[in-house]
Amino acid sequence: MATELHNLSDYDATKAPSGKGKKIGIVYAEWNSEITYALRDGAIETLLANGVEKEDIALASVPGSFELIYGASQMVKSNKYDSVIAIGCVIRGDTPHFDYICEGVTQGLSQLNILYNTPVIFGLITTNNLLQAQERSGGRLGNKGDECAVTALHMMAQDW
Ligand code: DLZ
Repeated sequence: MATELHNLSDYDATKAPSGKGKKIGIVYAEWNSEITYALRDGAIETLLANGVEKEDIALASVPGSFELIYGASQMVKSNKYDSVIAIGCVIRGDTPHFDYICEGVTQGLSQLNILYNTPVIFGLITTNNLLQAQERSGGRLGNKGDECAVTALHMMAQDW
């Protein structure tokens, strides 16, 4: 049976913790920039709407999703941020390259979450085609960037 798809970014803004005073690093990939810029902008908009100051959001771009590992790692190790959001988009092609990049980024970002005390949010979209990516970056299935921002707000609010 087909699964009914809904807007993945539906969330109750009133229940998202305030980000006032929090500092966030966003690292985003230039590859598939139509998608990653929309994800990045969605994340920024949601952070601002929830009390984060514009000057407390630092942006860094990297060439492709694989470089998100290094970019996020540098941000985490700088100890300047309460949370780091990594944004990329990998679209499946004709070769296994997709699998290697997805696996590498997932492992790399996971390691950062284990080894350091800054939550790193996984904003990597992995899709079979461009349409699926568009649907998840401001299209009919919402914006995964919004979700990353809300996730960061929750992770930063927690008294670990
Ligand atoms: C090489 C490559 C390919 C084929 N596809 C993507 C993609 O769909 N999304 C993405 O973000 N990056 C892609 N890249 C680039 C790699 O992430 C990386 O930048 C290069 O392999 C250099 O390390």
